[in-house]
Amino acid sequence: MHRAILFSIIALVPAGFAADASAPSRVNNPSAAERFAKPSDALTAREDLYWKRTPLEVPENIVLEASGIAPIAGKRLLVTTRRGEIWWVDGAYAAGDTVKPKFTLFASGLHEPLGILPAPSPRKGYYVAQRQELTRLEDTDGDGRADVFETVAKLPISGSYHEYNFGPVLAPNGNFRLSLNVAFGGATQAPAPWRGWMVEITPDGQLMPIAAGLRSPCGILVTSQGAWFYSENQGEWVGSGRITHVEPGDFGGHPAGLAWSRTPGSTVKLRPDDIADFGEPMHEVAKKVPGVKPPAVWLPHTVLGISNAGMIEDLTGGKFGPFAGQLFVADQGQSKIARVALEQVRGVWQGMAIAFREGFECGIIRLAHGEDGVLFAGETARGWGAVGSKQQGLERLTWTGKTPFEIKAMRAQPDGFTLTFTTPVDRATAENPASYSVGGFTYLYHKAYGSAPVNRLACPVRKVVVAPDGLSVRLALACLREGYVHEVKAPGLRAAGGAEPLLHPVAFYTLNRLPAGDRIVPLDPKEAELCVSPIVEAALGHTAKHPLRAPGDWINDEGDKQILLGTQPGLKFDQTLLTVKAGARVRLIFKNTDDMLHNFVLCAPGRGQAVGEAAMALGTEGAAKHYVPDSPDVLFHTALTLPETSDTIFFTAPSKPGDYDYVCTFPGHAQLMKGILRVE
Ligand SMILES: [Cu+2]
Repeated sequence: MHRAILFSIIALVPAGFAADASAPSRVNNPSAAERFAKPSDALTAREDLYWKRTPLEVPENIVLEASGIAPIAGKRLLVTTRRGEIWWVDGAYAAGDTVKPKFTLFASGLHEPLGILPAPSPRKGYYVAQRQELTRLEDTDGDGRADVFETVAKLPISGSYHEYNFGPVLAPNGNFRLSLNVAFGGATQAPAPWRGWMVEITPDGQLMPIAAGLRSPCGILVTSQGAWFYSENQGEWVGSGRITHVEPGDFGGHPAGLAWSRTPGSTVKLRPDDIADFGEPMHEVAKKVPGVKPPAVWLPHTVLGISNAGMIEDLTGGKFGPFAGQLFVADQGQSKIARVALEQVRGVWQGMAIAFREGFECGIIRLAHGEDGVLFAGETARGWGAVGSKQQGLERLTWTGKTPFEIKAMRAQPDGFTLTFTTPVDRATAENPASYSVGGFTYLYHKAYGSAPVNRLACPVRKVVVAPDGLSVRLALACLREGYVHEVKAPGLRAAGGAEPLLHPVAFYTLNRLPAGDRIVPLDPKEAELCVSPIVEAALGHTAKHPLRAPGDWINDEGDKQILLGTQPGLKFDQTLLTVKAGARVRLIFKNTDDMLHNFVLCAPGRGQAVGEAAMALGTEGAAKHYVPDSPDVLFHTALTLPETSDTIFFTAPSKPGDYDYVCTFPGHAQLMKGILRVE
């Protein structure tokens, strides 16, 4: 839950920087550890049968931190880099596993451009968002190099490395939209006007603020239906990654930008004082505070990414596969792509999010569909770390023409959901209610960095109806809750006529509104009693492995040995070697002085990383278990401990001498946050 801000520490640190202990805690970078969440080889091998991934070779003298991709007619690409260059790329569509495109410099010296757009006719050239301005570039003499650099609109910056400028995206009215990242930390995160806003700029440079409350809005998109969305990263005030629908006057949740809401031209009525450290689900706050806009779709943290980035709508008309009209959402930290199917219910956008493709070489920040439905992914890991072997790059994803058995979409119903499939389902497994497990949860809206999933509640299956053609299943459920994410797991489903399971068996539907319409089960009058929402995850009580009391045979609470174990920024315990005598009575005080959540889990010798992986596999259920998996390899553990709090446990050291691993099992931490308890 505490993946650092997507665009953190870039300007401060060299390439390849990982979780260096010397980094101040304010710019802590947990992604550097979360990148070790290596995808399953079995899954990526299956995914590759349907969507083939091809890295494009880049000459060694080019650092292609691809930050913007414009497909140009004639199978060419224009690619911006974070180092301020723009390259022509020819040959990116060539057949074969080894593709070596030709790179020709178009422009250089720009200030971290993060997007590029061909000028709409009759204007000429290309629009590029630099940190400090929207710029029009043109090659007027036809030599392949830009020779006009025209400032369209200035965008004030204070100099914080975190003031990214995402876009431009062409609006249906011919204007451009940009989303302006907030600065990092400090007394204000919006030191310059319109930081934390989505703004619209006319071709002659007039700026119109559209919406506030953005934090790190790396993805910005207008759909073919004219609806605007931005993608957001987990962080302070942002419980998990998400996609939010934007209308003029909206407030997306991060209060920094409200500093400018009184400025002439502001469309936003909320003021900084209107936003408190609520600590409630965001959809509940939205009922009380008009203007607060809950997301259309939550992207559960560590499951569908840790730093959601560029988005595109599939407008390939089927050339990229069976998901025409849906969105693809890149993730930087986990180097993967999620898929989102939106619908509008009672005027509110909502929908399903599901895994699509992982196993890329580096973190993806930009996606673009080229000719023939080919998808290009622009990649960079500098400053944050990402899954994969490369620090930057450009990859291609091509549909092989084969269709996997997938949940194509989910639609809300007054009493449940309709799941549609890419190919017909096997009736026997589809009609069995035990094939489905559904539960709801949400995230807290508060000042702290990220949120665990809270208010988890199971949704018992009441009825299943399989369509005659086998292409959809209607599920009636109990305990649906508006505002909540509904997680549907269906690993037992099979495709018709075979044993093929779903390629991705878990989908997440953010149910902002229940639709009107026909029910397939009557309302259960007892449902209100049945579905009492649980209290926010309770503190972890005393158990055999979480011993909060000294055993009765101890003479006093001190035992034989006291250990005070702390934490340090950069995913570290403050000690990596603890020594105790075999069978000693140990009182261990775990004091978390870092600004993120951590725990202490003592494991069997050599089993620390396996326990860390098992914790990761808990998915959204992990938070309720304090990320401690049920495993014989776990000997003793503390609770997941909030910043500036502690948890004390009392245990008897193993009688067998050896080096016992201890790790923090918060997803992604174990690889770095580890030590040895030496039993002598
Ligand atoms: Cu940790």
